[in-house]
Amino acid sequence: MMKLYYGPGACSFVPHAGLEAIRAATGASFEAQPVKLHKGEQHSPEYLALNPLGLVPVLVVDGKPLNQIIAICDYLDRSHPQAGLLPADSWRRAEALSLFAWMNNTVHPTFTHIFRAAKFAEGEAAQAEVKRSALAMFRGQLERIQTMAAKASPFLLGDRLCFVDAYALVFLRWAGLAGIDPAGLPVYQDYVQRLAAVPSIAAAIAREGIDLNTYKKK
Ligand SMILES: N[C@@H](CCC(=O)N[C@@H](CS)C(=O)NCC(=O)O)C(=O)O
Repeated sequence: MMKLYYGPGACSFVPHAGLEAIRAATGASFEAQPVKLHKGEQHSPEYLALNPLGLVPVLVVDGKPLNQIIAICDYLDRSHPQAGLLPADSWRRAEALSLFAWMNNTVHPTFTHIFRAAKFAEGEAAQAEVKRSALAMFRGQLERIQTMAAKASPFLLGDRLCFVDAYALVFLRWAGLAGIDPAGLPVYQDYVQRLAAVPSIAAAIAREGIDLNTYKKK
């Protein structure tokens, strides 16, 4: 049995959507356990025993915990290749992982600098500067994803849903939280709206109880 610990709206949406796609393709079920990040549940002794880093996601398989999105998703794909969440061809798989790695090690931490600037600098002025420069970088990264979304048919890698699509959806939600109007990224927004209609993505959105549009006009 697989059990995913996730934070609603967090990066853990990526394996969550993957698990829903696997359920749809193979019937394999999983348990989904929400972790209230705003209440600090990720720092409880029970959770730290699963992931000493105090972060979501964690996937527990037969009692053994695994952390890090890319490792979790690689496991999900290799254990359920029928779902086709990563390409089978070695080169195309490596290209998918290249994009996935950029999202996980570059785009994601850029947003963390906006959302949790206090982790990176002391004092209001320094934190405002961290936020300002990270926001500019994040905008550029979203533009790059929009360029890819312009060629999506209908997914970033072609006709199969991949983990990178779920990550792209998460980033556009985060953009709204960072005060970036998604209407300024119309091609990206259309692509995410199409994604949200895919049954496995819709199921993960519904379980997490999240809204696609997080942007509030000032
Ligand atoms: N590199 C990690 C990143 C995980 C991560 O940053 N998780 C965030 C949510 S998006 C988290 O749990 N934050 C809680 C906290 O910082 O206390 C992975 O790939 O799993």
